[in-house]
Amino acid sequence: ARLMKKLYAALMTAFNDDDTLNEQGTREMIRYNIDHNRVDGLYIGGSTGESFMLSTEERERVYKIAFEETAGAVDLIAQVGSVNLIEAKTLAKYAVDLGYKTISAVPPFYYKFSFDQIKDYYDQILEDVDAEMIIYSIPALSGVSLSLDQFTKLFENKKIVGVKYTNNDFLLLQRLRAAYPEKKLYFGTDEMLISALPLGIDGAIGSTFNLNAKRARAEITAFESGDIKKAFEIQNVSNDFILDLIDNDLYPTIKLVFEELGVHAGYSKAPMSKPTPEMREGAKRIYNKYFK
Ligand code: SI3
Repeated sequence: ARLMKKLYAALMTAFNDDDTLNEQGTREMIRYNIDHNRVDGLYIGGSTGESFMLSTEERERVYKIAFEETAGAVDLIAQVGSVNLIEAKTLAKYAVDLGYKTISAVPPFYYKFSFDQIKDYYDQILEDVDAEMIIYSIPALSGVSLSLDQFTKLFENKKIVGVKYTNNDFLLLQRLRAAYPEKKLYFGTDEMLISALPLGIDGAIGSTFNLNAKRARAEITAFESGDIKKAFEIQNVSNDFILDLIDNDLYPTIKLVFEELGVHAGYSKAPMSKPTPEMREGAKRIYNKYFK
């Protein structure tokens, strides 16, 4: 475990009301993360980016926008996973050719692939690229749960340097930490960050840090300086905020709150919801409660 824990926002993708990609809005969210949130890095093309609903070309465009807009100011991780392995390999190559040093991939999903097939998928993605891989473990959405033994087998590929762990199995997280002190473990359930900090995570990657990075950073700093009580107090406020966001429909609401902050974050893409009047009112309430 490293001393300085890193905070990554999972970048959102802005869409126009016709569901085409909104480049300007996406750039504005990147800038807000760099200039205001002062995150250490951005996770590009993950769940928060609504990436599994994008075409290959749109996913590539988002990597390019992020690479250009950040211009080396923060770390970048490109999530390239896809149930279409050819697409995943194409995206990995595209991102690495752009200059990304780290990629990430969700396991192949929907079909019940065997572990050997999953391992082969990671090895194939990495075969043609000179990059590090962070496995994206998110069993609740991907349907793929990896055991400690299976992580051990995946780590046989030396390009696999860590895990983005969006999983609430704290025993497995502790077992991973103990077995692999040198691997990077990034925690992905923002509302449980306080419970992961003592387990020696290397940082956190999440959607809510787009708006809540300062509070999360303060929590990490309090934890690292031994002020556990303060760290809990901060997490309690964050949890009120996160649960309010979730109650109001998470991704569209983060975008609505961004709008209140003057960041033109656009819409989420169908089948996700466009804002209803109630959602707009809810987002205003959240803004007034936590940002004023
Ligand atoms: O973009 C990404 O892939 C993520 O950051 C995933 C991240 O773990 C988020 N998970 C999902 C499914 O959105 C969390 O940040 C999550 O939104 C948050 O903890 C609220 O539940």
